[in-house]
Amino acid sequence: MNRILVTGARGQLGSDLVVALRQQYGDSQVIESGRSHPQDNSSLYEVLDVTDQSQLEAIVKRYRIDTIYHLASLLSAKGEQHPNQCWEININGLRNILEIARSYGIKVFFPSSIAVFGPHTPKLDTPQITVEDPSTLYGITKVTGELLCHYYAYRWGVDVRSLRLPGIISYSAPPGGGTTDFAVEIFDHALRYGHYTCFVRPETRLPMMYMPDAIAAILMLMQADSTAITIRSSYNIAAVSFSAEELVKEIQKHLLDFLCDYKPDFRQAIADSWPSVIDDSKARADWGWKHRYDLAAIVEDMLAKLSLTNIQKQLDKDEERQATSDRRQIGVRG
Ligand code: AKB
Repeated sequence: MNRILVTGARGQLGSDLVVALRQQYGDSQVIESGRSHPQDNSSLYEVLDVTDQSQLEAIVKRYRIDTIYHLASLLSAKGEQHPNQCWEININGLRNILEIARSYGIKVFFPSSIAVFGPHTPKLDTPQITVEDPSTLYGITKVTGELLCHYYAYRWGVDVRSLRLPGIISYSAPPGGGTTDFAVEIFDHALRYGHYTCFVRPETRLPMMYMPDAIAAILMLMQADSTAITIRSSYNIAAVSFSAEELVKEIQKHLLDFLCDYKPDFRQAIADSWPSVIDDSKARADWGWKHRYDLAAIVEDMLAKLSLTNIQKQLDKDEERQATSDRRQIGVRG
């Protein structure tokens, strides 16, 4: 039986992963959790601070959890602004999850990142095993997290699986404080204002992935036979790599008047320390990973989905305005 807990469930990745997990395993099998109360009062949501071991244990026991997707984390840019919180959540939070996994025989997914790499890592075709000298605190917590996963797998037999995720592009929920956020923000700005000011230079090339591919990769990894999993730290995983300028040009094929200028900030140095193209042959060989979306397909789908979302938002607003005006008229007549 799968009784699943998702931490950080309302973040960029969690918002889509929860939908996919509920489709596969049933609504009631998937418990969302996060640090704050959700606005929708969902009955399958628990307020959880992952640094609080007793709170975590109580939830695991109450729902008889057997699988945890541990997404709660501070990303690279936010981690530089809030280093203590980054350490607390990313390191102590993960250790709590692995401890509970050890005690209760729970299977764990841990998202690592291309941020484990640094200035001395080969930038092209970055191998699975190579130099890891991150220049951000976030990267340091992810390297440490990978080592912890490897340790708990081999020392305590915890079935923990992990991916070094690239920048994830999606439309359901905004990303929260990463360096690759420009590749998501740009779509909304292009549609709303026809203009975007990008915080990295045009030639900045980073590994990226469309959300449906990221979800497919996580599900494939978690469903793979455990004998196929030869890496317990974290798998390199890749889809596409493109520069900020190439992304702009692809968007301009659809929105002819779209303009982008560039004002690099502190995130440029972070982006410069990361690889451009990742070698993910191990994931492809071990459990059959294959991506679907290239740059053209990502841009086409993002623009279509965001346009629909914007139309729906406008319709909702019009409906709300109409309802308010109807209520006022009834009030006046009454
Ligand atoms: C970030 O930019 O911090 C994340 C990541 C690559 O881990 N998207």
